[in-house]
Amino acid sequence: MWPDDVADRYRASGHWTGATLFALLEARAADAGDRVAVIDGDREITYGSLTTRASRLAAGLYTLGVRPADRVVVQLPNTIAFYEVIFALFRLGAVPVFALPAHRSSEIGYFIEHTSAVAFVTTDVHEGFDHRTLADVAGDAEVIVAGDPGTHLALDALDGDPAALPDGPAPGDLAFLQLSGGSTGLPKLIPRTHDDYLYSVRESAGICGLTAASVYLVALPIGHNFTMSSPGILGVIHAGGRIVLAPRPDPATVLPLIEKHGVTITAVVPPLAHLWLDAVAGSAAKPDLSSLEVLQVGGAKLSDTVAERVRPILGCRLQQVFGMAEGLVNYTRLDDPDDVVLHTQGRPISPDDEILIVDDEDRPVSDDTVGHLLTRGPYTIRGYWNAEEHNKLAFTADGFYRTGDLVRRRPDGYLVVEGRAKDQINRGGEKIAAEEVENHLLTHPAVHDVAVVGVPDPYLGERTCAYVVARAGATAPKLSEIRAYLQGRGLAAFKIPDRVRVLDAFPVTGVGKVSRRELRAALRANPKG
Ligand code: OOB
Repeated sequence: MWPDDVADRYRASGHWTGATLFALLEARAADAGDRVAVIDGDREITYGSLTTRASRLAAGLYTLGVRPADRVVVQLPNTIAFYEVIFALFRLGAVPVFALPAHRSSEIGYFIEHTSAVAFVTTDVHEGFDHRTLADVAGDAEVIVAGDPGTHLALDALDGDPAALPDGPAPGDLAFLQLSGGSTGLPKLIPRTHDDYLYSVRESAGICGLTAASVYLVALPIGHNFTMSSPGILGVIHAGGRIVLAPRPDPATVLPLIEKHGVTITAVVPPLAHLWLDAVAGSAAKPDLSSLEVLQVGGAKLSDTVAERVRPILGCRLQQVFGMAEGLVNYTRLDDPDDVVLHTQGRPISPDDEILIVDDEDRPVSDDTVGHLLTRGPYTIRGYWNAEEHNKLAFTADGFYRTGDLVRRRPDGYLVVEGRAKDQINRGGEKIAAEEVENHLLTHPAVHDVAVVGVPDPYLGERTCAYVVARAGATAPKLSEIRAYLQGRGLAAFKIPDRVRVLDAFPVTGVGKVSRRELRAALRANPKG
């Protein structure tokens, strides 16, 4: 992962403290065991009970055959079971792979196969979808279900004596695999270690002002890096605060939870901020949101107009968060002036986050000039998991991660995101790799060629459009057919194009054959073309 001399430096400077994620929870069980850690509807669990349950579940998984370093794909909605499972895996030193509830057979099958996962932990029915049907793509992996297990193993039945467990993982070991938004055909996996992740969690908790009195609402999917660690649920556990789970992020669900539980901080993507603001501004009986101190917004670019409405309407501070599951996270600070909070995406967590902004030839550009953001640091990966070829493109020879983001650094060190150079669509914070969707569409019998691009959208920032060229003699599929087709192939709904446009042929730029990449860029630059 990191070269030895660099790792030594991060240890010597106290960034990497040699702790593990399970030890983080155990420490809270030791000093605040009776305190409520998580509230989920009418269920709640204390730090002590969570630690005990996770240990016993670890022993149950061990008896089942799950061993340290084994991969386990975890797809759970915002429920207490998520915590039980991930801390059990952390205790065991097994490696969770964080899938999203929206993922379907295409993604889940790939994660299980690509990581040779020994188990797949999912739920029964969520948002109208029976997740147990995903067992069809689980191969030899054990299918473990939270809730009604059907013909599979019940999560609740897994239990054992922790005394039988082997020693836990080392702080430098792989802790879990996060998903990359991706820009290529298949999602890449992001290997994070206990040491590196905990550093970002501790610093984030400090930057975001978390204390034992903090109440954090999980509105976004629980396994996303933003909700996990920026400062997220792990930051709250570090501070000994309380976590409230929202089953869905809509205002009708979330606003009463903020009022009822005295939520102090929560994290959203820009379209949700927009939705919440409209709901509060438009409601006759205003919910009491006086407990809310900080609204974090990140995952996609927040518009100035939405940013400016946060304090007047919600009565709380805005914090912009520009992060990535690969590592680097930037925050506006809670005491920054309005100019910074409203118009920048923050500055890095760490003095040892190295930021390079370069032109197309990798030459550094000066402040206030837009360029490609490259970064290296104590919690930014040096390579994707088992992706040697791709890593040569995604990282420089000296270990900088090419984020694919176009940014400008202000003289005060704050970053402003100006765009993106990667072939990814950011649909309101949900990342879609153009090539992944194209590869699915290219298998359609009536499709000769296809280019998937993002088109600007006032609400989501971007939506997806598939430009299709039909096969000779065939009629191009309509949007409804494309939807049904991709759904049938088991693709997550958020990746399914919002629009389809049929072209006789793709525009040719430059000389000769047009690469798909150039084509996407041309269509993006001229969506009417
Ligand atoms: C977060 O993580 P990912 O891995 O889903 O996506 C990372 C990408 C960034 O490279 C950038 O393209 C975009 O999402 N992004 C933003 C942004 N925050 C993320 N673009 C503009 N403005 C922002 N504030 O999205 C993520 C991870 C941790 C914390 C917050 C977000």
